[in-house]
Amino acid sequence: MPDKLPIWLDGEIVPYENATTHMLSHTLHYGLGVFEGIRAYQGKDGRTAVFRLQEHVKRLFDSCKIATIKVPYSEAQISDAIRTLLRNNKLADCYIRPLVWLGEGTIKVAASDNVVRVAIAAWPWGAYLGDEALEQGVRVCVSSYTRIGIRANYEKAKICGQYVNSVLAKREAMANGYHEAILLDQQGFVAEGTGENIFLVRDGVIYTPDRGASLLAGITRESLLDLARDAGIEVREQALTRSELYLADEVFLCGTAAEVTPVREIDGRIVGTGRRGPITERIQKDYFAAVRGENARREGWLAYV
Ligand code: PPE
Repeated sequence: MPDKLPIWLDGEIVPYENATTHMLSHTLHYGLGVFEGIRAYQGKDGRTAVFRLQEHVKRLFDSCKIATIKVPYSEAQISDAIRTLLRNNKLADCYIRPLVWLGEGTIKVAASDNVVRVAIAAWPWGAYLGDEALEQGVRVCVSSYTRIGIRANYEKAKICGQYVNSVLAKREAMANGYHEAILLDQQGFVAEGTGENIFLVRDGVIYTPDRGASLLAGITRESLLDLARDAGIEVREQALTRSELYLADEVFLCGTAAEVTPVREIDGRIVGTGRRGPITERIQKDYFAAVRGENARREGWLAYV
């Protein structure tokens, strides 16, 4: 959980205790709000950089566009706010959570005049699925919940209410002793984890579901596809089935929070040799090098604080 660090709220940095909202905030009732998840890393030279800041801030605004929320700041102002907060809180490796929500006003569905509020929290956050997970891999199940289809879910947006699907799938998986759940889409194809995209490796080729499918086309996913191509590994974006997951040589999850996490078991079936595979290890190594400023070719992904 966040240490009690100051929080950027509606244009100023306030003490942790003051970053509050009224129970009549519209988003609390109806879920129409938007959030992002971003990480910053400290490089060998001691400088801290936010990974793909511009892309995350752009997605925050894209999500708000889909959600018909008018943000009272520009993308540049939000990017500046994130950097300012990290400097103020003297943070190096950390997770950054911007949230845009509808505050007080009317408690009616449309909420046309409710105030739009923006907050940004940041805190040191280790490995999402546990420290061991990055090396040993995690055990996952295919969820009994279905990723909501694109007729009813705005899959390119990180809208708060849409995460009910993820929360229930994650709770079910954990209650059954798994680390994470994989959701299938309405046709039965593999969609994603509750907070991660999914990749598999078979005969040296990397596969991941197409970005047009019912999934958040993550920024980590895009980055890994680029890194795989840089490494000369063939990548294919295509529909994948549950059977293909079971027969994969390697499977891994990726996301800002999850970084690159190997999967060692799916529904009781051992993936490959049951340990982090060589391609997963390579991609993971390249990812951590890029986020820490050790890949000159991908220096453009970093926004120094
Ligand atoms: N799918 C979902 C459903 C998702 O929530 C995320 C991010 C991704 C894919 C990967 O997207 P990207 O971070 O752009 O590579 N999940 C965020 C929230 C996790 C949470 O527990 O909350 C994150 O990783 O920050």
